[in-house]
Amino acid sequence: MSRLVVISNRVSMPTQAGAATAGGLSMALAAALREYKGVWFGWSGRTTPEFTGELSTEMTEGVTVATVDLEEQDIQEYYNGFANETLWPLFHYRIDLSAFERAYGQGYERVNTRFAETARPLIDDEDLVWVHDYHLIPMGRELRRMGVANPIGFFLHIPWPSHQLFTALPRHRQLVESMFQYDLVGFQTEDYLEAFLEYVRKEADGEVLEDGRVRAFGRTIHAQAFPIGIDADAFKQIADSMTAAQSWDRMVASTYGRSVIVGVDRLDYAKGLEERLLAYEQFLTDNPERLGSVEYLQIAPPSRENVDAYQDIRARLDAHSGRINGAFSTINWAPIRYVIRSYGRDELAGVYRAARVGLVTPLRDGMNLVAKEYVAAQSPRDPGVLILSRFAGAAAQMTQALIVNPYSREDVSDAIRRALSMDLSERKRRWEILMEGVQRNDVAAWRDDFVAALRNTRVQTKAVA
Ligand code: GDG
Repeated sequence: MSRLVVISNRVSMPTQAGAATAGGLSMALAAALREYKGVWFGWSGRTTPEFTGELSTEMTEGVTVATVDLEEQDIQEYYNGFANETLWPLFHYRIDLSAFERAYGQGYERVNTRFAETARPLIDDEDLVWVHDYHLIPMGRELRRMGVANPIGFFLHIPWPSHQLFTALPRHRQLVESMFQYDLVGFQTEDYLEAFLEYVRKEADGEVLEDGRVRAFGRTIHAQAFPIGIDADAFKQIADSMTAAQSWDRMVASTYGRSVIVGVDRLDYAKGLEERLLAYEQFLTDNPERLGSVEYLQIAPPSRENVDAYQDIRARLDAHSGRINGAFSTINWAPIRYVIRSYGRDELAGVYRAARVGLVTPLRDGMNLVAKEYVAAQSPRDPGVLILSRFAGAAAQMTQALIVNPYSREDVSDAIRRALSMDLSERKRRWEILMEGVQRNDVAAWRDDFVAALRNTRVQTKAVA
């Protein structure tokens, strides 16, 4: 079996002890590497006065974790700049927040080159190379320039925007051209794949061949949807653990007699937190009989705090939550608990299980793993109800959730009322279907499908040649 070389912006091989705090993506990639062995390369999270390209390596569970330090300017231009102030907002339909700065684009190219140069010696002839996410779109082109002839795949964790929106990016064509240096390009959903193909047809004079491959810029590649999942069985086990049970106990004791609605999101404008608070306010206004018997817990670990838009959204959420609590609270009840910190995965699992409603209403999301974790953590005897935005990639699979338009306060408010009054048999029926999907389309399926398709690109290419 070929080794896997995974390249992503950040690297974090969760140890057993650290698994409690690791996010969904690092758990997924760690699981992929444990299975296939190999190397995980990325930024160390540290800065250095001058880039040296010096690798730090460490072996964990048969996986070589290799990291490199970057300069402060690299972080400003590549990470905070092009990745998080240009591509992230644009790909999440927030063109109003996208900064188009020449220096950001240059920093992005520079870091991709530096990453490729540093990673190059780690790649052996038989390896499969798997590049992740919007930070590293041109990585494949850089690796090819350095003579890497191996199969190289790319997976985009975030949405691919509509054709019109994407063309607002200066030098959009160059970015897409670089994607044609991969053998396989993967998206979260068929919709995002379709948006990419539309661009290729309209802007790059490309075509989709009968066998599904895509031809443009003088090259032919494979492009497919691979919806990411969670390690559902592991998450279910976490939800049954002692720590989760204690966290459940604390939740139940502190909310005794009330129905809990939970949201868990990085503090990010794309997650629709502001709209969600306003929708909840609408719910409180529309349903006065529920006052005192419902509580909305929002856990929102801070994220990308060096980017202005993230400071702005944080200030707005502080203001809304304070205002709503001020308007509706009584001496023994507050409608919102808003917690700006992160919790261990096992504590989160207990919180999910204690919540009658999981409120997942991003304005745009590649997939959204919280929706899947909420389902996996439920008790089969008394499962809660998932409310899910139609604009999360997960909505394409999780059709038994209450699907809402996150921009519509009325829609979300109505869904909350419906979820809170849903009887046990309907809750069970919906949950069983959701859970079956979460288990079937789990992270192992995602990983194996992608790796098999990447390996296959060469088999098929040989056959065609
Ligand atoms: C990107 C795409 C796509 C959150 N708070 C805590 C905590 N989390 C964990 C969740 C979940 C993960 O972080 C978040 O994953 P999401 O998928 O919801 O969102 P993004 O971070 O935006 O991820 C997204 C994903 O990549 C994978 O492809 O689904 O669309 O945007 O696992 O549980 N974890 C812990 N404490 C917290 O307080 N331990």
